[in-house]
Parts: sequence; C-alpha cells; structure tokens
Amino acid sequence: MLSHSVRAVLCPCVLAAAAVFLPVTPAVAVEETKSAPAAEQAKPAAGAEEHKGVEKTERAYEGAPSPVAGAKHVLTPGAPSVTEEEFEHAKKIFFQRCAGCHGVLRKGATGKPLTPDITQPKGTDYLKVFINFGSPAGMPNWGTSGELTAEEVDLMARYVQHDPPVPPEWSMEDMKKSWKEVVPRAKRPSKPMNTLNLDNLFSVTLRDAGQIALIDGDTKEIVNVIKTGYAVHISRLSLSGRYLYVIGRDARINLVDLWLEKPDTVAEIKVGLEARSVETSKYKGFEDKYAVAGTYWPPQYVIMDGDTLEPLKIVSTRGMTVDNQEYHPEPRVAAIVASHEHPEFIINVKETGKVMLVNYEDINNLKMTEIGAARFLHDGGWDSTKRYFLTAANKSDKIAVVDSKEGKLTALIDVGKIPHPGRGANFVDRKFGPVWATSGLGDASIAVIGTDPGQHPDHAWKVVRSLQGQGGGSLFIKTHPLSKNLWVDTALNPDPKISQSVVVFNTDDLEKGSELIPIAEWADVGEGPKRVVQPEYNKAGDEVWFSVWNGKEQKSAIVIVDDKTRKLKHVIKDDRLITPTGKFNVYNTQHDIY
Ligand code: DHE
Repeated sequence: MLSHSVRAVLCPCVLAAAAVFLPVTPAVAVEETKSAPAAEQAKPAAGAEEHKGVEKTERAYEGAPSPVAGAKHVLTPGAPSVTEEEFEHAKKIFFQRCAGCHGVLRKGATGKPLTPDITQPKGTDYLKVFINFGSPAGMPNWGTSGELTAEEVDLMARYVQHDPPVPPEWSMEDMKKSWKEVVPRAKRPSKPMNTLNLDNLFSVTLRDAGQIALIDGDTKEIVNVIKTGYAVHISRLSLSGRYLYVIGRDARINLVDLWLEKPDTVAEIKVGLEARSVETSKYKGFEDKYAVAGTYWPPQYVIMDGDTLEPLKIVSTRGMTVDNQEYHPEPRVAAIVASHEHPEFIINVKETGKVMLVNYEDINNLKMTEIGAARFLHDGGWDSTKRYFLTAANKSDKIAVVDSKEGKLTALIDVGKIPHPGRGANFVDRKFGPVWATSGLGDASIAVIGTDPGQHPDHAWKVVRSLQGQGGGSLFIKTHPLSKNLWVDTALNPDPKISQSVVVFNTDDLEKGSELIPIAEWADVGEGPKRVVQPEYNKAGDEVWFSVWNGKEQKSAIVIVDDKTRKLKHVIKDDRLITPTGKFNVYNTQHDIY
C-alpha cells in the first residue's frame, strides 16, 4: 500500500492513468474463478488481501486523473440499477482512477477490458471482491487501502456492468474556439529581447501546480513561472530554439516565446480532453513550420501551425490492433518524435501497437506509413545517428526499432520487464560500439542495445549487456556525448532509500558496477516521499540536474551534480518549485541530445 506521504505526491492528481503499467487487471482473475459459487467468489482471491506478489513498483506508477469529462448517463439492460446521481459519482471515480489502465471506453488498455459482456456474467459480489482487495496480478486494492469506501466499491461493481459512457469528441471547431494568440506573430520581436543564455535554459515541469519554471542554467535563477495545463507533462523545443511547446494532461498547449524580454506564452490551444505529447517539425526547411500534438482522448493527433498553434489537420488513430487485428476504439497517442531523415512526424499509437510516419510535406494530401510494432507503445528516443527510433512497447517488454530513413521496422527486441527509457541514453561501449540503453519499471535490469549495423553488425539490435540497477521503478536514464557517466533513477521503487537516490555507471568500465548517489539527502528538504526523478544535462554536458519530487505541500528541490566529480554542485530551493519532475534543457531537447 502506498504510504500517506507517497500519496501526497501521487494524490489527488496521480492515482490512475499511469496505472497503464499495471500489467493485469481484474478481468484476468475473473476468468480464473469463473465457475466458482457465489460464496466462494465473495472471498478475496489467493494473495489478494495484501497484494502479496504484486510488484509494488508497478503499482507505484500511477497517473494523474483523466481530465476527460462530459460523458452521458447510460443504463444497460441486465445491469444492476444505478441512480443518475450515483452514475455521475461512479463516472468521476472511473475517470480518476481506472481509465488510465482500462481505457476510457473500458475496451482494455494495459488493463483488461471491462465491458458489460465481461462484467455482467461475473456479477456484483464478485466484482466487489476485486475492487475491494485488488488482485495479486496488479489491480490496486481500492477498498482495503481506504481509497474507496464500501459504498463506492459497491457502486463501482454495479457501474462497470453498464455500458461505458462515451466522452465527447473534440473537433476542429472546439480546437479553434480554444485557440488564443496571446501575442500575434506580427507583434513578436524579430530578435531575442533578453540577454539570457537561451541554449542553457531549462523548462521544468511543476506538475501539480500546472506550471513550468524557466530556470537559467548558468545562474540557476528562476526566470519565469508560467501557468500551463493541468498536471503539465512535457516540454519540447522548435528546431530554431526560439519556441517552447508545453503540454498539460488536459491537452492544453502553451507556446512560449523565448525571445520575449521575459519569455512567456504567446499562443494557447486545447487540442482534446486528455494528452501527453507534443513535438515540432525538425526537417530542414520546415523549422518552426508545424507542431503536432497527440491526444489520449479523443484518440487522434492534430497538426498545427508551428508559431501560432492554429489547428490545421486532425487525424484519428482509431483502427485495428497490430497482432490480432481487431478494431480498437481508443488507441491513445504516446510519444512523438520528429524525423531528421524526412519531413515526417513519428507517432506512437499505444493500443494498436503501430508507429505512424506522418509526412507533413503536403498536409492536404497527407501520406502516412503505418509500421506494425507491438502493443502498448509508450516512450522512446533516437540512436546517436538520429536515424533509428527506439521505443518501448512497455507491456510487451520489448523495444521496437524503427528505421526513419527506410520507413521500416528494423527489430523488436526483448528486454526486461516494462521498459521505460524516457528518450534513452546513447554512448559508445568499448566492446560493442555505439549503443542505446533503457531501464525499466518492472525489474532492475538496464538493457544496453547495439545500434551500429554498419561497423558492428553482429551486435546491432541485440541486448549486448544487461546491467543491474538498484531495483525496479526506474523511469529515466541519461548520459551526454561529452560524459562518461550513465545515470539511472529509480523514482518509483517502493523502498525510499532506492527512490531517493540514483546510481551512476562509468560507460568506459561498465563491469565495475555502479556508484550510489544520495540525491534526496543532498537536497535536505525535510519530510516527504522525495522521489528523485529524471536526470537532465546542461548544454555543456558537465552538470546533471535531478528533481527531488516531493508532495505538493512539502518542499521540493533541484539538485545539480558536477558530472566529472559526481559531487554536489548546487541545490535550487524555492517556494515556487512545487512538485518539479521533468526538466528540459533547451539545447539538448532542441537537438535530441541524450
Ligand atoms: Fe510521462 C514522457 C505518458 C506518468 C514524467 N510520458 C512521457 C511520454 C508519454 C508519457 C507518452 C512520451 C512523450 C513524448 O516523448 O512525446 N506519463 C505518461 C502516462 O500515460 C503516465 C504513465 C500516466 C499519466 O497519468 O500521465 C505518465 N510521466 C508520468 C509521471 O507520473 C511522471 C513521472 C511525472 C510527471 O511529471 O507527470 C512523468 N513523462 C514524464 C517525463 C517525460 C514523460 C519527464 C519526458 C521524458 C523525456 O526525457 O523526454
């Protein structure tokens, strides 16, 4: 069970969507006891009481409540009664806690489907048991953990026997209504109006504040705190380095102009009801021309004008899954990268397991290449040549490699449990040549994959080394072309000693093992879960920054380590630094350096 202090970080805005990583859900266990008599069914499944056998690490990766709203009351024949008021309450709970795993339409995401054809035959008593106690396979124990009251458990058991209410779509008209040019293009400066070293600026996600902090990487001072979308998620840069794109989980995008005297928002749009990713066109000749954002709901992506965010073209991702080729009504858009080989966006479609290469040369006659990879595509990044995109199919425990030059799947590589690379880490292995590495949520392994089919063909697209980190619960791994250090966080490990520290390997001597660095201790911020998350380098590659992610009401910090000595260099503490998580150095993000 999560401690209260951890909940302070994960609640109220975390507890569901990121449960996308929970590998199995009640429906699995439902099948196991299908023929058990009702009295039997009312008992917790073996091991369910305290979640014995559940990977706490995986459970810890829980997300922000889905901001999806507006779905209508639905009553389904054969389902137990639910009043209109109860329906509204249940719907809210579902979107806050369950949708991330089971999907908004309950068709199954990383969790199993929960549609009435499956839930009605199980009945209310049976479903209550699973909601109450959870399952050894990963379903959280919503009742016994105190997250839901007995009445709510009963309500949810009845609710999931009704058809899922369908949230509204989000059309071009909706996007246009939400679109605001705060400073029209013509009124923006034609050259930088500040003396900041923009290349070394960091955009820092202040997750639970719905803000970003722009921090000067040279002086370590906060330059501005900008209001963004709800549970703001990532920042990306235009190739010119002028524009910063920030996306919130509520699908609100802020376009920040770094050339203003004080960098700030110049345009805004809401591209859907729930989203995670945004990217910009990086192919020569298209710098700053287009931006693209993918949404979780509705399942679609939109191409926008790069320096105004005017929406231009919406494309649905609904379609057939890669393996059994069944229709999926809700394939969410996960990571997006911009190709350096062609004028293309490379878009991960999670539930169908497809990577779409979307050519933006002529958006009215849009050409798309659909690459079948593996289900539950999530995050990923480039190899050092920026030709191959390596991306996690997390629930499949695989890394898919896409050749952006040829527009083909190069390999599907088996790695440890639930890989989570962020964008991964590129370095040259003395024995195996250029490699890319990922850590993961499900175990301590760090897969080092050969990426050089030209000079090292025998090692290309194979796991050439499996390093051992501190444990599961790793989210991000990082190095820099000028560094010999490979940093690995374990932010979601249930053991505070592990989640509050990181390990670092010497890329020239990987056999030697790792050194533990007590980042949270160095931050000295007092009480709280203090998860240490996401290493990010400065432009020079001689400092590495870590977020010490504490509860919303507690003190957080950013710890800066001297990369060469691995010693503490500086701690940024400021009351405005509320729940810092992702950090995006302008130059490194702009040039895909990691
Ligand atoms: Fe993220 C990247 C989705 C929870 C911090 N996260 C991504 C990407 C996706 C994603 C699809 C890749 C974007 C891209 O490259 O275009 N994240 C999700 C979820 O669905 C999930 C699991 C649950 C949720 O409710 O959102 C989730 N993510 C989290 C967190 O709880 C984290 C740790 C803290 C936070 O700020 O919310 C978190 N995610 C990040 C960060 C990146 C990211 C810092 C970018 C890493 C990078 O180096 O580029």
